[in-house]
Amino acid sequence: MINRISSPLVYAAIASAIVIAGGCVAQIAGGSSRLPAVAPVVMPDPASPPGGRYTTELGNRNAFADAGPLSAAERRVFAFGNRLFNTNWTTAPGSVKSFDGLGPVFNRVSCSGCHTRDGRGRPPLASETSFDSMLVRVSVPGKDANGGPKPHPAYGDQINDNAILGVPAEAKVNVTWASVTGTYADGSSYELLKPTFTLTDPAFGPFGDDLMMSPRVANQVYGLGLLEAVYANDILKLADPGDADGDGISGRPNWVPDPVTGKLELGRFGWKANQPSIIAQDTGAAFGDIGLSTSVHPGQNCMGPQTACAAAPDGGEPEISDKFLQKLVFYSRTLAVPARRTPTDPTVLAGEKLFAASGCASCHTPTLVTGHMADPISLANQTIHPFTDLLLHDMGPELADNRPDFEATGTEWRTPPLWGIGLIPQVNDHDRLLHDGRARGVAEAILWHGGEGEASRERFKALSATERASLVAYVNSL
Ligand code: HEC
Ligand code: HEC
Ligand SMILES: [Ca+2]
Ligand SMILES: [Ca+2]
Ligand SMILES: [Ca+2]
Repeated sequence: MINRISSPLVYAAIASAIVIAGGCVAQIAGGSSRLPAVAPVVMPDPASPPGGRYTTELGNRNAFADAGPLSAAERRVFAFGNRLFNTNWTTAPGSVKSFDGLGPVFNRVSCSGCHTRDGRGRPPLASETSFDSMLVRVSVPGKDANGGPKPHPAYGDQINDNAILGVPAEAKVNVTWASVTGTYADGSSYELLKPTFTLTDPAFGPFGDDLMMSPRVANQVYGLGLLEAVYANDILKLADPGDADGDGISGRPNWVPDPVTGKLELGRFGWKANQPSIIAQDTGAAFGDIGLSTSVHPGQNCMGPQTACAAAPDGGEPEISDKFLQKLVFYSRTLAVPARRTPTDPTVLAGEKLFAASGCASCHTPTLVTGHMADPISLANQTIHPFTDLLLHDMGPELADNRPDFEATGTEWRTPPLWGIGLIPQVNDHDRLLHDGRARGVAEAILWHGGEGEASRERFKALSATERASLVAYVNSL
């Protein structure tokens, strides 16, 4: 057997790759390597704004919370949508009729409770215990009538760890961390933290041995209208399900029924691309996370045995009116993308070449174009740099949740956009990345890449400390 790991030479040289950075062609010197060749990629001009005209220069704590180029009338809709996103919903009947209907079971009382400053959630740290900005999806084997995960008969498709007075919360979520160590090719070592999530205090009987769990942190929510406005065909062109070009990267679309029309649409949102549109995502979140009904998700989120939940008063039918919903969706579509920081810093420019040469761009697609049709129309015809293909990739057993979600298997995740993620520490006071928040910063996120992402990880591990720092600086500048 060939010992692949003990010889630093095996991964020492990055496979010969042509990198077209900022319009000029650069050749990365290559050596022999067992990793597949990286497909050539055109990297964006550092001066090209990531969100097209939906780019904001705000680089501070509110960097994720700015509106795109809206008219005065649109700004008023945005402002009301912002208010709805930040509203603390109350138990029905409440003193303000239009803002009651919380629960009966829920996770948080507002959207911004998890998406703080429109940003990123995280798992509880060190001494904390409560899950304030993430949730755990659950299901049992099989599919529901829509081809989605089959809800648990007592707990549904998500653990709601909170409830209004007089109604039992479903369960509590806990996490413990184990240390995983490894070594870079240059001999320096690193430590990763592997989480184990468990459920305790079941209020409605045992979860059963076949319960599947998928812990997920809240995503940042800017730039989503742009991602929604990219033509499905342009995304599908990036898919290579059988890896016909032999670069080790496949990429598959998720197909999810639109909750309004019932038609199968390309999944774009959520960690497994399990939602096809912003209205589907927003109404799903209102219902599942806060317990608010809409015309898309009528009724109350109370599973069979949850009788106190079913008996509790509602806040009207629906609890979020269509007029309010339209404003919330407009808001979710029109948050602008932060401009790049220090895009021409020499370290960042060096990192750009390494990003391309490491094959990161094979999934984190640098450039997409929005279509001719969009709502509002200012989202149309924009060249954007989200660094995602919106496709599903097998990321290996370490990241697997082993819980299928429509077409996504238990090992597949949607490539998350990288634009603006370097600002998460500033906006959200933490550096946790990946679907369950296990990675402390960009380097750890890369070190968790397995499956289709393994070759990229090995190329990263083969870099020198200076090169690794440049690559990380590049990602943080996006
Ligand atoms: C309990 C925490 C929580 C609350 C409350 C919450 N969300 Fe989320 N949000 C999440 C999580 C977790 C995800 C990822 C879901 C998934 O992968 O299935 C998400 C994803 C999203 C996305 C998709 C982002 C992307 O990049 O794909 C949008 C949009 C969104 N939420 C909007 C809302 C709105 C609007 C509300 C209020 C009605 C809300 N959320 C309330 C946790 C929350
Ligand atoms: C095979 C496709 C693929 C390749 C190649 C790839 N990634 Fe990823 N990347 C993903 C997916 C999918 C995730 C989400 C995984 C998860 O959350 O469990 C991800 C997550 C990330 C994250 C965390 C993002 C967040 O919002 O939490 C960073 C940072 C990242 N990748 C950077 C890189 C870099 C740098 C490279 C090259 C060294 C790279 N990726 C190569 C698919 C890929
Ligand atoms: Ca309700
Ligand atoms: Ca539930
Ligand atoms: Ca391929």
